[in-house]
Amino acid sequence: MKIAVVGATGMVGTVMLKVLEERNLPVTELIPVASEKSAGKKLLYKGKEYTIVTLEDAVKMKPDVALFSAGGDTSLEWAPKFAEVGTTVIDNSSAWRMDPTKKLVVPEINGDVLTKDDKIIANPNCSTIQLVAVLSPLHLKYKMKRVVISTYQSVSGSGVKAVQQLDNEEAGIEGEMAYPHKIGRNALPHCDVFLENGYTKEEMKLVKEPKKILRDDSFSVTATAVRIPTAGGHSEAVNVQFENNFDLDEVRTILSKTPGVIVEDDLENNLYPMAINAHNKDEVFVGRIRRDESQENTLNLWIVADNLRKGAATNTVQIAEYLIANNLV
Ligand code: 2RA
Repeated sequence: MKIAVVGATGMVGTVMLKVLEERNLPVTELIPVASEKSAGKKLLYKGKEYTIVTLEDAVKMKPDVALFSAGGDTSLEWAPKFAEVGTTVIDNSSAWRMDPTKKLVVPEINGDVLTKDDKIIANPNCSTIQLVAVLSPLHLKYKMKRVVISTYQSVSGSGVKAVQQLDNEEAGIEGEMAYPHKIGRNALPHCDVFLENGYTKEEMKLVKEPKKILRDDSFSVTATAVRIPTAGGHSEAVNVQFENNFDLDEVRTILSKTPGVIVEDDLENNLYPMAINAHNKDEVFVGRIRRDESQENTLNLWIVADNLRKGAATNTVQIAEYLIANNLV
């Protein structure tokens, strides 16, 4: 299997290579792809040296699968060009997610929507993936009516410049600003750009993407996405009202039995999910599971995951694994 990683030198691309090394995809040839600036440089993958190539050169090599994390503009221009030469593209940008002709996939939830004809597949937004990983089994059991989410998102979701801004602030160094304000010891209710309706793009991803993945637009969602100075992952406070009542013990049992989800909920021992513990892990962690006593059939949850792994690179690689395992590539 000839696999290209487009954006191989970026934060997500680097994690993609790490995840590929950890898992057993049958990679016979790796094609690391980056900008002209990085072309020609070398990188190590499974102990072997590979030369970084440009998009122009990579498409001529006709990879079987291309894992993209290079921004929406690059995806819009280049994903179709790779698809034309027979490559199956799995894209991390938001470019294709809400395109009605493209699949938006968390493999353990809706991998079954994939077919051989899907040559451009969208990886959902990181904060969406961890949300639906937990809500999907509960929705199937109790049917969601309304979801209210507040996110607490790591600076790593904004990229290298943002991580550098936080490091600079902590070191007392003046440097380039990724955000309109200081992020150190601060909380910015501002993830991505603001839209006409007063929401941010990030918040509208949380409103729209879960409905496509869960194949159900009967429930409503509202969200507030906040950037905070953590490094290890995104956290979410989730309030979900169901059409039907639930039993808390049954909720815990359902979540404990859900592949890829780990329940951390032992208040006597101060055990609950934390970003620093989720860092570098592929699971989605859920805790603070409790009934909302102010409204019927309503549950409060706290959900944490590493936004660069399950929120991006690992889910992308898992889609590739699903395609290979089901002979769809
Ligand atoms: C963020 N989810 O955290 C977005 C993109 N990675 O900024």
